[in-house]
Amino acid sequence: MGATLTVGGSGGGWDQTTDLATWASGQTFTVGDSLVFQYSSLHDVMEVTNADYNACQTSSPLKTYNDGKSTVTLSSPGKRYFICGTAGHCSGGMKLEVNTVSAATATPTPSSANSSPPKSESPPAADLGHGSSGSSPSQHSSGGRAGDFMAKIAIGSGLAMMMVLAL
Ligand SMILES: [Cu+2]
Repeated sequence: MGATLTVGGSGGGWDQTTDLATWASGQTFTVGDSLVFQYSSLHDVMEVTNADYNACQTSSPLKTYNDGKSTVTLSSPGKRYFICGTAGHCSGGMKLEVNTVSAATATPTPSSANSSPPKSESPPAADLGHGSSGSSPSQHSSGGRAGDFMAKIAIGSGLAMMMVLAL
């Protein structure tokens, strides 16, 4: 799920009066986001190489858009370069460098993933319910007697131990 970013601001600003560099510096471009260029017929959009961007070279664009409202999906991390192909516009500042960052780096969630391992309390509770419904009172009392017997053995052996120590 990416954001849709209108180049130059919400009103559309692919023109000669918008400070595109300042606009871009205030944005975070993440993989999956889309750029929307809105412009009049005086302009177009050319995606170019870094060298052509720096030189405002319009003779060999990677891609050209001229439909007035062009959407460019930022599908991978890295830098992309856009200029206006109208003579003089790029050199006048109508150019845009976009540095797209990976979506993975924008989601810091290692701590929250470790903090809450899902502890399932319901299976033991369900077993207790089955056990109580199936067992009779006599079974419980016999269990209690067995427990008492074991306790007496434990006490007796404890006394024997004390007597041994006393000797
Ligand atoms: Cu232009």
